[in-house]
Amino acid sequence: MKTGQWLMAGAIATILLAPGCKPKGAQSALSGDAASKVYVAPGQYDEFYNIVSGGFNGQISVVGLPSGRVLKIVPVFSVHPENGWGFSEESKPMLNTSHGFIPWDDLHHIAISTTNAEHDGRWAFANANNTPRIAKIDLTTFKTTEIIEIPNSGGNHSSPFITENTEYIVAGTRFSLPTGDNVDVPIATYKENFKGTISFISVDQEHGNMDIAFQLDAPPFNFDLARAGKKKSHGWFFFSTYNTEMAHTLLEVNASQKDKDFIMAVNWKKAEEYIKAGKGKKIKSPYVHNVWDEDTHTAISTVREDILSLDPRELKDIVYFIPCPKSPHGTDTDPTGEYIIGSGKLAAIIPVFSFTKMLKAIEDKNFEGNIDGMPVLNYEAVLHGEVLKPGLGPLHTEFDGKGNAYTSMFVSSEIVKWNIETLEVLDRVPTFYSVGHLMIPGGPTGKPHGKYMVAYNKITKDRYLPTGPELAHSAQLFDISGDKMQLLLDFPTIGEPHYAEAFPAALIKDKQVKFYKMEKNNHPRALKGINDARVERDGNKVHVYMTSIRSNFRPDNIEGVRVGDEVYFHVTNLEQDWDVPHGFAIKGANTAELLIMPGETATLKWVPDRVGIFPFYCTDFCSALHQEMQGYLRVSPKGSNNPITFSTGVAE
Ligand code: RUQ
Ligand code: CUA
Repeated sequence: MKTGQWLMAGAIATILLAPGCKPKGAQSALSGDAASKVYVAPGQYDEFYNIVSGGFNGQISVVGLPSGRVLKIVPVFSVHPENGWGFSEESKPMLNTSHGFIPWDDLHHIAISTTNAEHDGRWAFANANNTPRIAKIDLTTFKTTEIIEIPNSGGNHSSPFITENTEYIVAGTRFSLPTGDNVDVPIATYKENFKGTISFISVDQEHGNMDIAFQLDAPPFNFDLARAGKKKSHGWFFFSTYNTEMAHTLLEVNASQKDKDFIMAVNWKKAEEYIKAGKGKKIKSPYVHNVWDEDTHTAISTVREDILSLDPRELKDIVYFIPCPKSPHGTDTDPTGEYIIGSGKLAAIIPVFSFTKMLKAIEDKNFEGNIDGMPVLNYEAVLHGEVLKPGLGPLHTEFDGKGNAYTSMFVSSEIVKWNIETLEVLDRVPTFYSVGHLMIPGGPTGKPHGKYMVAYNKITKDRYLPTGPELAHSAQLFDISGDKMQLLLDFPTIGEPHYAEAFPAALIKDKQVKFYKMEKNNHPRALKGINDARVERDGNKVHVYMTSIRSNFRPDNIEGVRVGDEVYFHVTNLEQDWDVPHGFAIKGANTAELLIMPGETATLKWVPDRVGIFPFYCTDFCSALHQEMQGYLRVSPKGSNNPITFSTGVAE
């Protein structure tokens, strides 16, 4: 109780000290003041960048908080006709996988890079759930600059969670699978032939390049979510598991049999020791790694052949299991790194585990069993305590850095605030409806920024004007600066958000790239000025070297192209000014437009299917003479002898 009172006093002090906040007595008056708390006046900036997953749209959206305004959609795993992502020749390799080019994925979670357990604003990472991959987005350009495929995985859901200095991003497989040479097996041999895998992807601290450092074998459970330890628990990683029944049919029933599943604790520093000592074995597992080169404005895709596999059944002390009621979804570690929270979807309580107690139980060998020789720790020995009667269907927990935790309750559609030390429920608010993830700026880090919380709800029902059978997904913004959570704003979201992270705008606002420097443009087909504009034939390939600058394309009249030629428009945007992209589109192209940033070169491939005159034009209203930014391309029959000619508009 003492601690609780002390914390409450702390919260009041914060309110009194915060500029513009009214004292506690004015709480009810404040609740009528929600509009002014989210109002960002014209010309003013939002306080936080919120990087939000798009779920089944395979993109992320960048949202300002507290306004809820959408600032940008960044394509990651899905093609994006709006800017040519996945359609330009340069970006296509980013979507390469061992299955070939894949134009879509399901993106669930965001991880922002951290240093010393605090957001550093260098990169955002995101997972592809369906064809397992992890992407890295550069937060100075808001562009996806790297995608690495995860072999031996299916349903890459417990990903891309991150260690406190961005040493590793993890990827745990939701669906266990047979791996290696023996993959054509009856599904009924699940228990013998299937396994789970946990991949640790290392991040090069200078350039951020990702690499699969090692893959841990795991029992054929479903790995759902994860969190790294931090501060005192740095060096450990925690993964929630369900279907520890190891069922392979009708999981709805068969995977809900046991009262407890597990949080799998992984000592990755121990794994590193084994690797240093030469342990583990290379396993043939081809996967694809795609990197965007900012100087050539081109992605390069390479195939890698094997991964380093560690078997924790042989390599002792890497893996321990913490029993956790019941079918846990989220597992989260608090800002101090001491507490590990399991959110059992079917549990009536929220268990809070103590890292200190976990270490003690390991030391005392306080085990209640083992899985293939890997110890199962004694539940009571590791438990800090249980939050009683929290609500129904706990999914995810975030933290405010003031000793409080906030857990989303999917079934009872509410958020429950509780004290991590005392486990006392302090407040609850309804959400509309069926809340999934919560997001507090900095919430998963060692230093939450607090102030706001966003609930990403799974069901919208009657919150917005109806739009046919599918309704906009819904986020709700809460003020969490006081003792009571206060609903401030509803706003629709793009795609289906799962997780999101937010950080103060000041962290990256002034680091934004405004344009690409022409002198650094090393694209092999870049033009350095309008005089280089030309068209060249090479067999049945026609290369159009084109410039765009307000308000013309050079060349603008092109002849001598034949039906069935492969025409490549290499368009260099010569602008050296912020916010002046030019677009490029040509009639009949069955791809998309290009949206070329200032100083960038991008290529559109087009195979004309008929004889005629094809106009092309700039799609982005770039100047008063934007509508004049156009050209014609003449296509003659196959076999025609018309020579290549072009006009650059200079001589005439
Ligand atoms: S999930 S609603 Cu794909 Cu993170 Cu929990
Ligand atoms: Cu360039 Cu419109």
